[in-house]
Amino acid sequence: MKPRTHWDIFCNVVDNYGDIGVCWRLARQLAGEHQLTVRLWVDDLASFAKLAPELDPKRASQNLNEVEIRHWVAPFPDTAPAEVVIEAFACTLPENYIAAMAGQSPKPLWINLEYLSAEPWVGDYHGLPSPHPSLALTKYFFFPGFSQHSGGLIREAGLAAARDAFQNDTEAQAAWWRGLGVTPQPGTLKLSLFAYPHAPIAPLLAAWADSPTPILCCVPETPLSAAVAAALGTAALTPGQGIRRGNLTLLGLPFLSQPAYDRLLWACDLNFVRGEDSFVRAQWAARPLIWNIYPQLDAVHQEKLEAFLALYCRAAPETLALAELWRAWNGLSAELSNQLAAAWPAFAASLPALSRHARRWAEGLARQTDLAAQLVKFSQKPL
Ligand code: TRH
Repeated sequence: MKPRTHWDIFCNVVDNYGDIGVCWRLARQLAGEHQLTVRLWVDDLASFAKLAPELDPKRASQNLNEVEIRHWVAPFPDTAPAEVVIEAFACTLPENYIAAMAGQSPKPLWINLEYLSAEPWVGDYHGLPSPHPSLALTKYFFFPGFSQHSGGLIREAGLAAARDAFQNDTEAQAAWWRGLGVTPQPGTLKLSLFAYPHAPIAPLLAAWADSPTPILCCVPETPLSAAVAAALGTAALTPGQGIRRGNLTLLGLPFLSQPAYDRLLWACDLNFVRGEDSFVRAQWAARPLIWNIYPQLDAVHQEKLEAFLALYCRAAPETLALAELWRAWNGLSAELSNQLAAAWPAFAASLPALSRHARRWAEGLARQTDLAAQLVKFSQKPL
């Protein structure tokens, strides 16, 4: 079969940065590594520009990293569909675009890229077709995930090599920290902090201030910065600002570009992450992580969190303290949330073992075929 080389990705920025974070990584990888012609339609260029500062949010059309970026506006202009159409996270394609797809021969391959979940049912649904109710079109469900029965995870070629080169290069790391305006003293525990503003930060800040080990906590600017400042009783935590409390130094950072954020994850000993994309990137950093899951109605997120923990902690007794801290951090146990500060010293003591575990986990995951490669393989199958 002739390869399908023209791809359209549609991204609706619901809230936050995860939708565009995932779509942008995928678009870059499909274009850069698989030599595909990729058009990325995004309805909120201002959010996009936060992760990719080279982007001009005022331009309706532009090229960046070999990807054609188009502002997705309503009404949607009449457009010839690509051969592969990725509808990210069930974002609902424009009606006239769907009608144009139905008019094509052969029909485009229509893929709904789903949210990431470690739940076991993912493997049963991954790749399933769903015929359109009225048009001669079929949509296929593509589930990222952690098992070989899923669509895998976004992982660029060379990611592990670039990470290892950086993590093994003391001078490169020192230069990176100097670029942020700090020189962490040897033995400092370096943290990055990205979470939803409702996360129970106050008890952890108290525990870190009392820590026998010096702690440097880097906080990229998001609504959490205000929550941190409030917990410290100060007006704000702004980019470039440093605040001392006991043995804790908080460092406000600007919201970083995606590559710079990756580097921050590689440089820190422990990363607090959230949602979907930073959660995956922290796993690729091969360092311990604490996940603030995106909250959903009816506590659906609780099952998602437990499903991931079941995989991550399997046969790894050193992860017990981590699982408890994750539940507390996500408010899934009121009792534990009240004990966050008390739980910190035991967790901190298990960090060396957790670091070894995080590396083994990343190496295991890297044996899966990555998501972009799986999508390309899927697109090569005859329909
Ligand atoms: O922003 P998020 O909370 O996104 C969420 C999730 O994707 C969630 O599943 C989805 O339902 C919801 O959006 C609508 O967290 P996430 O997924 O980690 O995305 C953040 C992105 O921002 C990620 O690509 C990393 C990037 N980032 C930077 O580029 N620079 C930064 O300084 C920071 C803190 C993040």
